[in-house]
Amino acid sequence: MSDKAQVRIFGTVISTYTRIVQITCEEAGLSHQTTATAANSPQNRHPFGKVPVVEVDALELIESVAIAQYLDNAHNGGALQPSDPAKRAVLDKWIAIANNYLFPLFEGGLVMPWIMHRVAGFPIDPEKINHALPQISRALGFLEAELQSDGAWTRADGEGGFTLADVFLYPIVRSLELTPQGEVGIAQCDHLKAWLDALGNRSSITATRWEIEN
Ligand SMILES: N[C@@H](CCC(=O)N[C@@H](CS)C(=O)NCC(=O)O)C(=O)O
Repeated sequence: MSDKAQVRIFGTVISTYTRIVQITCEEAGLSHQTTATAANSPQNRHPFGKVPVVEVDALELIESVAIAQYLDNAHNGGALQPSDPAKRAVLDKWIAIANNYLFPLFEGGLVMPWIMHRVAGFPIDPEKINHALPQISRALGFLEAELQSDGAWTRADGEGGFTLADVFLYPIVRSLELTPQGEVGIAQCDHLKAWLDALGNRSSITATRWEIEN
Protein backbone atom coordinates (compact mmCIF):
# COMPACT_ATOMS: atom_id res chain seq x y z
CA MET A 1 0.00 0.00 0.00
CA SER A 2 1.31 3.44 -0.92
CA ASP A 3 2.66 5.75 1.74
CA LYS A 4 1.47 9.17 2.74
CA ALA A 5 -2.28 8.84 2.51
CA GLN A 6 -4.48 11.65 3.74
CA VAL A 7 -6.60 10.54 6.69
CA ARG A 8 -9.94 12.24 7.32
CA ILE A 9 -11.17 11.77 10.87
CA PHE A 10 -14.71 12.59 11.99
CA GLY A 11 -14.98 12.86 15.77
CA THR A 12 -15.63 15.11 18.72
CA VAL A 13 -13.00 17.69 19.66
CA ILE A 14 -12.31 16.13 23.06
CA SER A 15 -12.49 12.40 22.40
CA THR A 16 -10.20 9.68 23.66
CA TYR A 17 -10.74 7.44 20.63
CA THR A 18 -10.37 10.27 18.14
CA ARG A 19 -7.02 11.02 19.79
CA ILE A 20 -6.00 7.36 19.54
CA VAL A 21 -6.46 7.55 15.76
CA GLN A 22 -4.68 10.92 15.59
CA ILE A 23 -1.69 9.52 17.53
CA THR A 24 -1.54 6.52 15.17
CA CYS A 25 -1.52 8.86 12.17
CA GLU A 26 1.32 10.87 13.73
CA GLU A 27 3.31 7.72 14.45
CA ALA A 28 2.83 6.55 10.85
CA GLY A 29 3.78 9.96 9.44
CA LEU A 30 0.35 10.35 7.85
CA SER A 31 -1.25 13.72 7.40
CA HIS A 32 -4.64 13.88 9.04
CA GLN A 33 -7.49 16.28 9.41
CA THR A 34 -10.26 16.09 12.01
CA THR A 35 -13.78 17.34 11.30
CA ALA A 36 -15.71 18.04 14.50
CA THR A 37 -18.65 15.63 14.42
CA ALA A 38 -20.77 14.96 17.49
CA ALA A 39 -21.40 11.29 18.24
CA ASN A 40 -25.15 11.78 18.36
CA SER A 41 -25.42 14.06 15.31
CA PRO A 42 -27.16 13.05 12.07
CA GLN A 43 -23.82 13.65 10.27
CA ASN A 44 -22.17 10.85 12.24
CA ARG A 45 -22.02 7.70 10.10
CA HIS A 46 -21.11 5.23 12.88
CA PRO A 47 -23.98 2.72 13.08
CA PHE A 48 -23.76 2.63 16.88
CA GLY A 49 -23.45 6.41 17.34
CA LYS A 50 -19.75 6.45 18.34
CA VAL A 51 -16.77 8.44 17.13
CA PRO A 52 -14.44 8.37 15.29
CA VAL A 53 -15.29 7.48 11.72
CA VAL A 54 -12.32 7.56 9.35
CA GLU A 55 -11.87 7.92 5.60
CA VAL A 56 -8.56 6.72 4.16
CA ASP A 57 -7.48 5.03 0.91
CA ALA A 58 -11.09 5.15 -0.38
CA LEU A 59 -12.18 3.16 2.70
CA GLU A 60 -14.64 4.22 5.37
CA LEU A 61 -13.51 2.70 8.66
CA ILE A 62 -15.01 2.52 12.14
CA GLU A 63 -13.74 1.03 15.41
CA SER A 64 -10.40 2.30 16.64
CA VAL A 65 -8.69 -1.09 16.85
CA ALA A 66 -9.45 -1.79 13.19
CA ILE A 67 -8.50 1.76 12.20
CA ALA A 68 -5.22 1.83 14.13
CA GLN A 69 -4.17 -1.61 12.88
CA TYR A 70 -5.04 -0.68 9.29
CA LEU A 71 -3.07 2.57 9.40
CA ASP A 72 -0.06 0.85 10.98
CA ASN A 73 -0.18 -2.16 8.62
CA ALA A 74 -0.88 -0.27 5.41
CA HIS A 75 1.26 2.80 6.02
CA ASN A 76 3.79 2.10 8.76
CA GLY A 77 5.08 -1.40 8.06
CA GLY A 78 3.31 -2.65 11.20
CA ALA A 79 5.98 -0.94 13.32
CA LEU A 80 3.60 -0.53 16.27
CA GLN A 81 2.72 -4.25 16.48
CA PRO A 82 4.98 -7.23 17.18
CA SER A 83 4.64 -10.10 14.69
CA ASP A 84 5.63 -12.84 17.13
CA PRO A 85 2.33 -14.53 18.21
CA ALA A 86 3.14 -14.57 21.94
CA LYS A 87 4.13 -10.90 21.98
CA ARG A 88 1.11 -10.14 19.83
CA ALA A 89 -1.12 -11.79 22.46
CA VAL A 90 0.34 -9.47 25.12
CA LEU A 91 -0.36 -6.45 22.91
CA ASP A 92 -3.93 -7.56 22.17
CA LYS A 93 -4.55 -8.28 25.85
CA TRP A 94 -3.60 -4.73 26.83
CA ILE A 95 -5.65 -3.10 24.10
CA ALA A 96 -8.63 -5.21 25.23
CA ILE A 97 -8.07 -4.24 28.89
CA ALA A 98 -7.90 -0.58 27.85
CA ASN A 99 -11.09 -0.74 25.80
CA ASN A 100 -13.24 -3.13 27.82
CA TYR A 101 -12.40 -2.16 31.41
CA LEU A 102 -10.35 1.02 31.79
CA PHE A 103 -12.13 3.29 29.32
CA PRO A 104 -15.70 2.60 30.57
CA LEU A 105 -14.59 2.87 34.21
CA PHE A 106 -12.57 6.09 33.85
CA GLU A 107 -14.87 7.74 31.30
CA GLY A 108 -18.14 7.14 33.15
CA GLY A 109 -16.73 7.60 36.65
CA LEU A 110 -14.62 10.75 36.36
CA VAL A 111 -13.65 11.91 32.86
CA MET A 112 -17.07 12.64 31.39
CA PRO A 113 -18.55 14.21 34.54
CA TRP A 114 -15.59 16.61 34.71
CA ILE A 115 -15.64 17.40 30.95
CA MET A 116 -19.37 18.11 31.12
CA HIS A 117 -18.76 20.30 34.16
CA ARG A 118 -15.87 22.24 32.63
CA VAL A 119 -17.20 22.56 29.09
CA ALA A 120 -20.98 22.78 29.63
CA GLY A 121 -21.26 23.84 33.28
CA PHE A 122 -23.05 20.69 34.43
CA PRO A 123 -22.91 20.28 38.23
CA ILE A 124 -20.57 17.64 39.65
CA ASP A 125 -22.41 14.88 41.51
CA PRO A 126 -20.09 14.02 44.46
CA GLU A 127 -22.04 10.85 45.22
CA LYS A 128 -21.51 9.52 41.71
CA ILE A 129 -17.81 10.41 41.84
CA ASN A 130 -17.31 8.81 45.27
CA HIS A 131 -19.07 5.68 44.07
CA ALA A 132 -16.59 5.30 41.18
CA LEU A 133 -13.41 6.05 43.16
CA PRO A 134 -12.74 2.65 44.81
CA GLN A 135 -12.92 0.80 41.48
CA ILE A 136 -10.76 3.42 39.74
CA SER A 137 -8.27 3.23 42.57
CA ARG A 138 -8.11 -0.59 42.23
CA ALA A 139 -7.56 -0.25 38.46
CA LEU A 140 -4.70 2.21 39.01
CA GLY A 141 -3.18 -0.18 41.57
CA PHE A 142 -3.39 -2.98 39.00
CA LEU A 143 -1.63 -0.89 36.33
CA GLU A 144 1.06 0.15 38.79
CA ALA A 145 1.69 -3.45 39.87
CA GLU A 146 1.86 -4.61 36.25
CA LEU A 147 4.38 -1.89 35.43
CA GLN A 148 6.59 -3.27 38.18
CA SER A 149 6.50 -6.70 36.53
CA ASP A 150 7.44 -7.98 33.07
CA GLY A 151 3.81 -8.39 32.04
CA ALA A 152 3.01 -4.74 31.43
CA TRP A 153 2.10 -3.19 28.09
CA THR A 154 5.47 -1.46 28.03
CA ARG A 155 6.93 -4.94 27.37
CA ALA A 156 4.36 -5.79 24.66
CA ASP A 157 7.05 -6.01 21.98
CA GLY A 158 9.41 -7.75 24.39
CA GLU A 159 11.83 -4.83 24.39
CA GLY A 160 10.07 -1.86 25.92
CA GLY A 161 9.39 -0.09 22.61
CA PHE A 162 6.36 2.05 21.81
CA THR A 163 3.40 -0.01 20.50
CA LEU A 164 -0.32 0.26 19.85
CA ALA A 165 -0.81 -0.64 23.52
CA ASP A 166 0.75 2.72 24.43
CA VAL A 167 -1.36 4.40 21.74
CA PHE A 168 -4.57 3.10 23.34
CA LEU A 169 -3.57 3.39 26.99
CA TYR A 170 -2.06 6.87 26.94
CA PRO A 171 -5.19 8.90 26.08
CA ILE A 172 -7.33 6.75 28.40
CA VAL A 173 -5.05 7.19 31.43
CA ARG A 174 -4.12 10.78 30.59
CA SER A 175 -7.77 11.86 30.42
CA LEU A 176 -8.19 10.45 33.93
CA GLU A 177 -5.17 12.46 35.08
CA LEU A 178 -6.89 15.62 33.85
CA THR A 179 -9.54 15.21 36.58
CA PRO A 180 -8.74 16.33 40.16
CA GLN A 181 -9.29 12.89 41.71
CA GLY A 182 -7.49 11.13 38.87
CA GLU A 183 -4.48 13.41 39.24
CA VAL A 184 -4.21 12.58 42.95
CA GLY A 185 -4.59 8.85 42.32
CA ILE A 186 -2.01 8.74 39.54
CA ALA A 187 0.48 10.83 41.54
CA GLN A 188 0.55 7.95 44.04
CA CYS A 189 1.58 5.47 41.30
CA ASP A 190 5.26 6.19 40.65
CA HIS A 191 5.70 3.89 37.65
CA LEU A 192 2.45 4.90 35.99
CA LYS A 193 3.21 8.58 36.48
CA ALA A 194 6.72 8.13 35.06
CA TRP A 195 5.31 6.34 31.98
CA LEU A 196 2.75 9.12 31.43
CA ASP A 197 5.33 11.86 31.84
CA ALA A 198 7.82 10.17 29.51
CA LEU A 199 5.23 9.72 26.76
CA GLY A 200 4.04 13.28 27.33
CA ASN A 201 7.21 14.40 25.52
CA ARG A 202 6.76 12.13 22.50
CA SER A 203 6.01 14.08 19.33
CA SER A 204 2.84 12.11 18.43
CA ILE A 205 1.50 12.92 21.91
CA THR A 206 2.39 16.62 21.95
CA ALA A 207 0.98 17.03 18.41
CA THR A 208 -2.40 15.70 19.56
CA ARG A 209 -2.74 17.46 22.91
CA TRP A 210 -6.21 18.66 23.85
CA GLU A 211 -6.73 22.37 24.42
CA ILE A 212 -7.74 21.64 28.04
CA GLU A 213 -4.24 20.24 28.65
CA ASN A 214 -2.58 23.57 27.96
N1 LIG B 1 -15.54 0.96 20.13
C1 LIG B 1 -15.40 2.33 19.68
C2 LIG B 1 -15.56 3.22 20.91
C3 LIG B 1 -15.59 4.66 20.54
C4 LIG B 1 -16.14 5.53 21.67
O1 LIG B 1 -16.62 5.05 22.71
N2 LIG B 1 -16.09 6.82 21.43
C5 LIG B 1 -16.65 7.76 22.38
C6 LIG B 1 -15.87 9.05 22.38
S1 LIG B 1 -14.24 8.85 22.99
C7 LIG B 1 -18.06 8.08 21.95
O2 LIG B 1 -18.38 8.01 20.77
N3 LIG B 1 -18.91 8.46 22.90
C8 LIG B 1 -20.23 8.91 22.60
C9 LIG B 1 -21.28 8.06 23.18
O3 LIG B 1 -20.99 6.97 23.71
O4 LIG B 1 -22.43 8.49 23.13
C10 LIG B 1 -14.06 2.54 19.02
O5 LIG B 1 -13.14 1.79 19.34
O6 LIG B 1 -13.92 3.40 18.15
